[in-house]
Amino acid sequence: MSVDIQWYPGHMAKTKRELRENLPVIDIVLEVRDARIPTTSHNADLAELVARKPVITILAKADLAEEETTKAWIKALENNGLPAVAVDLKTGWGVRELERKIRIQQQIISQRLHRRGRQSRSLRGLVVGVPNVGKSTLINRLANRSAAKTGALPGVTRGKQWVRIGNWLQLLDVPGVLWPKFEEPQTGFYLAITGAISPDVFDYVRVSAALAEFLRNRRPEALQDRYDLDSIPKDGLPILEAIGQRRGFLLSGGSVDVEKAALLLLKEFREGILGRFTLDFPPNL
Ligand SMILES: Nc1nc2c(ncn2[C@@H]2O[C@H](COP(=O)(O)OP(=O)(O)OP(=O)(O)O)[C@@H](O)[C@H]2O)c(=O)[nH]1
Ligand SMILES: [Mg+2]
Repeated sequence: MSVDIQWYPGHMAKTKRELRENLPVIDIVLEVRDARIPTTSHNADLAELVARKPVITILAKADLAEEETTKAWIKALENNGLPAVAVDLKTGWGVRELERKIRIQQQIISQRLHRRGRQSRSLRGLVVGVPNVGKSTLINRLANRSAAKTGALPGVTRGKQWVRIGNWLQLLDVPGVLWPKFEEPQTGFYLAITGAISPDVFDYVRVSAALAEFLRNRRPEALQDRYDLDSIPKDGLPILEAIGQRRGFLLSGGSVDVEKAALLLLKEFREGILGRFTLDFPPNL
């Protein structure tokens, strides 16, 4: 089952324009990627825009990704000269390490200002990433307070907002940004199942059926154990039907409520209830 998803609403183009305007005052970029899909959640369109700034790559939602693969990702990124750190923003794991990496950049910039006879000032960072990846949660973690609004659906941050972190750092929170066209069908699919795409723009039954097929191929026992299935049908829709049947999701006529099963599978996959999954692998794995 294949899905074709595109999502580039007007507010993303607007955010990109605003980013370009704000760029001159930015010292450093914090690029937040989803640890489950570090390739797919990298926005090449934005990367081009910020190409001349130092970037720290953050793999968020590491609690939902396969641990060994995340380690390999960090190694692969750092081998390419990109400082990178994995974080679990639910618990704060990795955040101190990130702070350490940001402080290194701050020192470099302070020294540069000092050499030019200018006073040092707080570092100005821009936090970018696809929708719902954890940008605002990351800022709140670094600030140790709820300065930026967060939420489970993509599109929670509506406009730009500067957040001050102590006297050494200011971070600019902006709405999540995607790019005008997903060339590969897999891109929209991966972004949809990890929660980066508005549920209004895709057919969740089709996406969930494709997810069921993906799980069947990748780790069938995860499906089998969670939903108590004796055997797993080959195609996505019959898998959703089997899940609905097992859960007793029935419509008034007695047929299975496939929509309810589809929502359940998507929700449980996103919450990590089916286990940790990484969908993009580093080049050396
Ligand atoms: N499991 C897990 N969930 C996380 C993590 N980081 C953030 N979340 C959750 O992901 C959702 C989105 O977080 P936000 O911080 O609002 O994401 P955002 O990137 O600012 O989203 P937009 O403003 O919509 O672009 C929230 O429900 C967070 O609780 C993480 O490391 N692990
Ligand atoms: Mg946000």
